[in-house]
Amino acid sequence: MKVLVLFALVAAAAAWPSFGFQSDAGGVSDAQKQHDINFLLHKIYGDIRDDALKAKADSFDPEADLSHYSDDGEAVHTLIRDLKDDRLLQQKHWFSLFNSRQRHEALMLFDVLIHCKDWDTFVSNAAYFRQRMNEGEFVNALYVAVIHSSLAEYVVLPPLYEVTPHLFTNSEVIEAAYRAKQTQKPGKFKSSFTGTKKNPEQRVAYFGEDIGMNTHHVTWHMEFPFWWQDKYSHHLDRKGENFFWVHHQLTVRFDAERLSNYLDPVDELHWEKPIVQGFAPHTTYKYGGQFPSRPDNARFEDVDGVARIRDLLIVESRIRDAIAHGYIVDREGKHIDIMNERGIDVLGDIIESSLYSPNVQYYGALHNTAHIVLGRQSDPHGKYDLPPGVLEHFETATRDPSFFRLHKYMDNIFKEHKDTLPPYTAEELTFAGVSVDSIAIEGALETYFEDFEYNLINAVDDTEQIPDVEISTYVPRLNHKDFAFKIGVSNNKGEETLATVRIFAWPHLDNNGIEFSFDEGRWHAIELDKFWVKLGTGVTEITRKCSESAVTVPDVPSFATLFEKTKAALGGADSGLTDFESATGIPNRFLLPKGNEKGLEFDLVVAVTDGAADAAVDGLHENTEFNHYGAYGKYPDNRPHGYPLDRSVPDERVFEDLPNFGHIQVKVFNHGEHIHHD
Ligand SMILES: [Cu+2]
Repeated sequence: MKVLVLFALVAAAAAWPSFGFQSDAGGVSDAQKQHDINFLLHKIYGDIRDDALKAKADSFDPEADLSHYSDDGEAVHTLIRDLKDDRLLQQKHWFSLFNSRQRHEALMLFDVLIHCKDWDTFVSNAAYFRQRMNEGEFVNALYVAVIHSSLAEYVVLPPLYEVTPHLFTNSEVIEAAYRAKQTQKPGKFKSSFTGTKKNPEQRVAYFGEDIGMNTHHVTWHMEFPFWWQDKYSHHLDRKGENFFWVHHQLTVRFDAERLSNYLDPVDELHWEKPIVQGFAPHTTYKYGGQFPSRPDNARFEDVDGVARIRDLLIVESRIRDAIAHGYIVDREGKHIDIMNERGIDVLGDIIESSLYSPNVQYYGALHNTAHIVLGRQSDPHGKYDLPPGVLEHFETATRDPSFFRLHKYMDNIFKEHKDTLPPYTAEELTFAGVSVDSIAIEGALETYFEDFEYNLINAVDDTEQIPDVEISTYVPRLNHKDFAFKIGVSNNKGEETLATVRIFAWPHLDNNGIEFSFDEGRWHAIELDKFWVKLGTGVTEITRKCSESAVTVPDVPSFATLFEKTKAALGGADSGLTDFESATGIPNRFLLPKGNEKGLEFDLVVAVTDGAADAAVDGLHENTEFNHYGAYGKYPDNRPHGYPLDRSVPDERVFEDLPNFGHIQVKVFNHGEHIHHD
């Protein structure tokens, strides 16, 4: 779901907008917009390959008519001033969002784009600045603008791994791609995960190095940017809580993958202890050399110009103090109560730290600073002039196992807060008259590996004089077989009722083979799905397909598909791209953890709760595209993320006795199957 779909839902569940036939107030069709974005993001290190866009880039004057901007041209004046003063980062240089000057420049362009009143102004500015600004800054600004601007509501963004392949592919493959281009010989190269089997962490590299996972992570951070300010256009509902939840889910999912591969769960990072796992990224910047490596068991050093380790410890203890007190102290010294279901949102803003944080001065920027400090441990004092580490890009961060240590550390701080809240009572959790009678799985819970191929043409240098040759890479990736949840529900209310169905699973045993208690298990619960249904009176058999999961998204269509479908749509056909308007979600392939040969046991739980009380907007039961991460307007679910498992459960009988709660055990298999395409 693209962010604006929720608005459509609020307005009316009437006709779904259809791509290809719509035009905005300025008369520009969605197909034309898609065409423009395709070409703006294709071959970003060279000239624009579309004549109309190229002409705009050459002749457009951003300051000529300020009536096209909703801020009277304020943002465009600021950016043009820096451009004319030659203050902007050069082209063909690395870009990192964690570099404050570079981020400032990217945001200046975003500020221009988000204030354009019509598509022509939007696209003309994009074309103009693409030719004059650093490519990384441009790509970042354009992606975030397309995600958040109502002008680009139905535009599908191309997969970042085809726009900037260097951030997703190994150096070895990139070198092979350059050779193929040079010798004009088509090539299809195998990508392998970094390292060897001597490194146990390599067993789970398929998770952290998966290009779909990397895309998920960077897209999430574009949908909910830490630097967001509501003055741009709108408020991002529950952004801090979303930050907690998306990373909590990555943390518990990674631990389930580790169990599948006979590895212990991730230990949390400790500022005063060795980092334990090293990492050799085998990844190169397009411009700027190799990503730095880090040996095993490195000890943290202060990073010049960024932070001292003791400052991080101080910030952490202030946050833990706030949790113990049950309140945050804001800039003015006023107390913000966090002993309620919205406390996690404030805490998320503080820990991230987002510009929504009520007191950055006091609580610092733990997450962002930690990313930079970890990323720089290879050259903490800048002696060797190394470029930023993988932790300093959302595209590459999950590749490094220390990413998960860092997030386990923050996850435990969030847990400390959640555990201070009173447990839910049986009365609060009951949905009178409704019971879960049966849960079953149709099909098998079985995963396998397959090869996935994607295009590398944008990795190599090119000019219009030298023709392109087919250059691609293929990489193993996790997928699962088709299955569906079958849930039998009785409604004895005597009338139709709206219900929320929430499905979670946690590993039955820990790494030592000891059964998780309900309270331990619920904190390790993987969210599999959440949806609303209308229950008629009597028994309803709900069938929910795995492909429908609200927490996942399908594969992002390739550049080739986008070009082809856009061409068809310009000719009047339906583009068939509506399912891909948002890439904000876990890749559906990763819905299930890998499991193993014996079958990894999971506790699968289904909670059916009062849909009318839970729903923050109308018509959710008719929505087939509801996405867990919807950002625009109001978040659709009134309940906290993870509800009803988000609070401690000192007495598991509360759940066991609830008629509207069901619990079965399942096994997830992986038989070593690997599907090679052609
Ligand atoms: Cu993140």
